[in-house]
Amino acid sequence: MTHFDRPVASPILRPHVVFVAAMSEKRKRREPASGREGRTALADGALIDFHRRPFTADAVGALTDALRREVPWTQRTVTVFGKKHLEPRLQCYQADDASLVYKYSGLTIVPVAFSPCVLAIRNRLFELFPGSPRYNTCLLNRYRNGDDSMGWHTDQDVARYGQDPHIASVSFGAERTFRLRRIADEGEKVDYVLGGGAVLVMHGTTQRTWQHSVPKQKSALERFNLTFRHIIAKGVV
Ligand SMILES: O=C(O)CCC(=O)C(=O)O
Ligand SMILES: [Mn+2]
Repeated sequence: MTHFDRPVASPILRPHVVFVAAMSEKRKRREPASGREGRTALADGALIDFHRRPFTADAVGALTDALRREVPWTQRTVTVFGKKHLEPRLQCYQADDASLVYKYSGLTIVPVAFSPCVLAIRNRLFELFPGSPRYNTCLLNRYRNGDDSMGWHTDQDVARYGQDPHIASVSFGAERTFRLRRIADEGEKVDYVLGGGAVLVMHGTTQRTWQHSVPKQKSALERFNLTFRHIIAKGVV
């Protein structure tokens, strides 16, 4: 038998094909790593700074109550693939001035003024991390229970935030899993547990090389998340 007339094995039986398929299944099913306190350098140049308890317990209690009372929360309707639906969480967008609009799922969102409690949280971030950018906007999310969630996305928006922005995420109320996954290998995941005043800063290439999400979580209680961002170009629509 020459090498021309050797019978060709069916692709599903070829050992190397089976091996590669099994490997990619395994890659998808890998357990997420647990995020650690302090700085973690992730693959592809992403950087995460995590501080689990930077606020005092009294401050956490007072700020959580104030977020519930002071912020004008709304539930938005978004259109996905031509179908309108309510987002699975409440939101509010606040900024230093009304020209700092935000574009999102085809909507242009005009900010409202900062609530006093949001300004207090921003001031505390500037005290704790004096090298932070001068965050001029904040996107707030209120997860009413474990059915509220946020899907996989990045916050990459070069025109607004520049290349490789710092985004500071502060979470109050109940803890929820905040999951990161590497774009070049979606099986590589890292979980942080965020609530009770935890601060997580995404920087380096994070918005280009990793996505993040807040999955639904059975029996979870109310949680508030604030992401502070620095818009470099005013009036970009
Ligand atoms: O709730 C969170 O921890 C994440 C929020 C988020 O990713 C966003 O507002 O873009
Ligand atoms: Mn985000």
